[in-house]
Amino acid sequence: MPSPRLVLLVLASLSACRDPAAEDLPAPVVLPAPVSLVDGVGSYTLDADTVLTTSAAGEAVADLLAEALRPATGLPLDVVVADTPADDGISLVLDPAADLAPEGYTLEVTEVGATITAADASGLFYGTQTFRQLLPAASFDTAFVDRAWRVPVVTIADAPRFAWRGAMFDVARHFFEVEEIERQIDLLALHKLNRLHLHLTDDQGWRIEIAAWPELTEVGGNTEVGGGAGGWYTQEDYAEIVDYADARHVTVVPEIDFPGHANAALSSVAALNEDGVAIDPYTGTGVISTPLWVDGPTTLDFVRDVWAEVAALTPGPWIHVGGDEAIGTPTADYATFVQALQEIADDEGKTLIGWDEIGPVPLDPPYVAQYWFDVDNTMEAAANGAQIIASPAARAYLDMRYDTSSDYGQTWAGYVDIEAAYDWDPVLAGLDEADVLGVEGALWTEYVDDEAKLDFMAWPRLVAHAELGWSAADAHDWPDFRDRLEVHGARLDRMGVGFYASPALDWE
Ligand code: TNX
Repeated sequence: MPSPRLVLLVLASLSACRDPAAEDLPAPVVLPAPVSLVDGVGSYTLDADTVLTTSAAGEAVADLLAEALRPATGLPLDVVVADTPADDGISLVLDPAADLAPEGYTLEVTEVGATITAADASGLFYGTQTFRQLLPAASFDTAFVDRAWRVPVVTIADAPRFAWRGAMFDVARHFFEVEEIERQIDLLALHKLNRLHLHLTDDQGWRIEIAAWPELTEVGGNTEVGGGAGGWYTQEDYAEIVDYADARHVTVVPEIDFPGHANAALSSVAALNEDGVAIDPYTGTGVISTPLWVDGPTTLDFVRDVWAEVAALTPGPWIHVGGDEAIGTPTADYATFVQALQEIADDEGKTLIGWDEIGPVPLDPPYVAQYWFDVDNTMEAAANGAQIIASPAARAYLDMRYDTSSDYGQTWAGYVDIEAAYDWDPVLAGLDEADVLGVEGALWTEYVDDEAKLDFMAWPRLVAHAELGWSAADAHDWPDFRDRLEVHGARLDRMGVGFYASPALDWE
């Protein structure tokens, strides 16, 4: 009787014979790194007969996968809704009883097909994002590519490290159109990022329609850094962004930044000013952080009106109230005001998030502090029971220049090259893993005025933040991440993402 080892060897070479090209399929390269990935022998080829089979609950996810793959592959990839998975082709199995972590999935590719299994729709969606990365980079092209579409035999098991994997876009300093934001949402989702924090208001602009205070967009919607036209989202536009994100398992987190950074509000609404006269708009690049008149007779009613409308447009559980750089507001007034903001959040059924300056303010958990600058404030917040989102400027600020060769961007927190964006631990010294809700890269846009610059500053640093948020701590390894990113660059390129191709990396 032959030894089991010999049988395995023979089987392995037989399957290699069935698929003579198997050897030249490169090993799978997945970002963010999955929990486990076991390579097999052979491959599965998608062809004109390949269908996606799923239950009704998985249909939306299957549709998005088929939509993503059709342009480059030119394959029909019909979605078939059935109660039982198929024996071949691509099966998406949503099984609430499966023993899998929230947002987790397994993905198994054999020579006859692929099966993705998850206990929730997010996990199923993330399984499809991984599946996309098993295909050749050309599959990400926006135009048809005539070639074979093989995926390697592989078994993957995966789940995220942190629940919060975010990106912030400052649409206040410069406005970005709905379509531009939706394109970024597609990119976030591909990297398993699941929170889109929109910084909707600042000194230089107000970007969301508030029916009770139309002046906000009439005036503040038409200004931006540099004196350009600005722009704003109607409530319909905003709802469209929220829905688009939701379908891709991204929760939108709106930020209305008070009590500082309020110049656009004060220049729009006369009644918010002590002398009853609207101040001048501000379109400079520097942070002026004009303060709200916190004990003005209309101010809190105004803030309540704004949050009632924004919260009503927010299916997610969080609202971000800002709270940063309130340089013009006395400490005691600041604390009273932030406590009032928490009451408003409570009334709207939402959990408050604020920048780390809220740390010293006594607030009731649950709430969230976003660490960007001050470690002491962050530790105070954590000691008071807040959860922490890690966005340290020196690592997570996407408006910092990459290096001395960058043509634009800030430097106050230093240069943030790809390695700096990647090589840190979101669990800051002094915090426990459970204190940390997750990671968020933040793109301030004083110097980012078009989509090309948005792409360039955000990518690939957000890939690094995605891996920090998703992948296990013990998988953290810069050389390994760098090697995978060198392959991943070709995918971004096919999608038309104008990312920063650092000369320090050896791009494929
Ligand atoms: C600090 S971070 C700010 C922003 C600026 C940014 C520029 C934070 C909470 N406030 O207002 O845009 O620096 O890097």
